[in-house]
Amino acid sequence: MKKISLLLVSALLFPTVLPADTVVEEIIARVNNEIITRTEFAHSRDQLKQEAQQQSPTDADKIIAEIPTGVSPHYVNFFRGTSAGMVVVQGPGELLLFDPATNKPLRSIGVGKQPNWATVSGDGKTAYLTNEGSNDVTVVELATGKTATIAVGNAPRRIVVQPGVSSGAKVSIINFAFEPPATTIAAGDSVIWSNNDGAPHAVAFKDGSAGANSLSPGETFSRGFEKPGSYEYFCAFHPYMTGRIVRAD
Ligand SMILES: [Cu+2]
Repeated sequence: MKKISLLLVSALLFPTVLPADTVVEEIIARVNNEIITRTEFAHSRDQLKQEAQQQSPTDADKIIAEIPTGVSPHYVNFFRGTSAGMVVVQGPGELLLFDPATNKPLRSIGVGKQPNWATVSGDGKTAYLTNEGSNDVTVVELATGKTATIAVGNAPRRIVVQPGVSSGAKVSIINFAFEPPATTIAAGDSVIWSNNDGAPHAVAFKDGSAGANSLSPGETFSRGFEKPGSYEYFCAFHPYMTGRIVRAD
């Protein structure tokens, strides 16, 4: 993940016409796939230009593409699990989806007033936008553009989605055993192991995938499972302690 530099190009190009209160912000691009590892996105609240800009990864002053948006694009990102880039456009109150391969707009979805920030669900299917002007959160089904609204307090700005842990996806380590020894989960579920014992334990997967080398009493470890299957694990310190996670979908 690279921190990108402030986008000052607009200010340099239009030194005399920018309003005094123009805000140039920086964002940190989320590096999740090939397209984004080769490029970085920057944006500006420059109300004159009305576009999201894509910067060169090697030269912060070189703009690769400009994506037309409505007035006052505020936030841009390309989230894990999604096929389209997203721009939150404050003026018209829209979520603009664009194709990150071609930098062409795909569709605009009306949201609330003065949208500020966006995030997506862990499966990449749902976007959530805060609407600072209408005091609500818009939930967008990205495949269809269908929206729903959740009323919240005054002027919401930032929003994050915390990975959820479904019921039944908890494993307690207690009395030198994994309890329950077998757990069935669905797509998108994480499993959290909690060491509720008096000794350190570990979570080691037979397939060599991510585990916990050592969990002290009171510590937790969680992970998800990208593919359906049966995942056998054991405690590296006490190999007779075994367990299994089954992703059944
Ligand atoms: Cu152990």
